[in-house]
Amino acid sequence: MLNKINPWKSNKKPSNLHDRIEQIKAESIPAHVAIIMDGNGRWAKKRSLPRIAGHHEGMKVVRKITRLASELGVKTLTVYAFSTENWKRPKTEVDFLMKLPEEFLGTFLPELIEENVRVEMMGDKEGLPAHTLRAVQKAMHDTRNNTGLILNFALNYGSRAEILEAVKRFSEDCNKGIVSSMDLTEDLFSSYLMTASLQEPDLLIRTSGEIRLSNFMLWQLAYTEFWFTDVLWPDFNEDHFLEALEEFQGRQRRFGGVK
Ligand code: V07
Repeated sequence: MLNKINPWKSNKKPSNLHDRIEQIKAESIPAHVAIIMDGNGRWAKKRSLPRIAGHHEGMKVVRKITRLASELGVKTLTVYAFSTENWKRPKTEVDFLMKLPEEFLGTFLPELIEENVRVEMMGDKEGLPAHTLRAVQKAMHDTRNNTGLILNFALNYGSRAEILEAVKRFSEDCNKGIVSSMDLTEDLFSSYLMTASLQEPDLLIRTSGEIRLSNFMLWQLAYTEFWFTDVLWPDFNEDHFLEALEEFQGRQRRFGGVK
């Protein structure tokens, strides 16, 4: 009978944001959440705006979700900001996208430092414009000792290229006699990936109704729970993120008995 009035014991979801956050925090939080932030162009098109307007709006959502993930106690938030395929887009769009890290950090870095967030990046640094890389590296440097949320940007990232790079570096270490191919295990191979220092994602979110991985963290997502939504990334908000986490916790509960 207590269950009816005790929100902690009932199955009823609280409707306000604060209570939902408290209830989620009381259960298992996914340590690592990865997000494919899709639908920015489509969001703009629906409003007869240029695609870059969608990207800009999408950037504000990264801030919002970073704040919430940090408050919830998520350990790592990986966001797919730019893929190695994205260079094929029109030059004006690429140029705009490559300025977003500077704009994002120009206004948000002080808050990230204040909130103990550590900025990380995975992807091919070589291929980035110097001004973009400078901004990201400054943020990584200024937050390197922070111990809270790791905000990991996948920037100029492609998973197959990451895996090939790992194979090459492993072969080089074999040739140098540092390791032997006989010793190769999943854990050792993982240590050659760009995510070597991170745990594998527990939850993958992809927005905008596309049900595919698009060359994102292929190795790391082997055991990850997937959550897809039709919501376009610029429309994605705290409610949607909490919905994903609540469903994740529901799945954990169901399998909890036999794990
Ligand atoms: C980008 C906004 C989010 C939606 C997806 C595409 C557009 C934040 C960053 C960023 C990257 C590195 C960094 C700080 C911020 C970003 C790009 C695109 C290229 F250190 N949003 N965002 N970078 N979009």
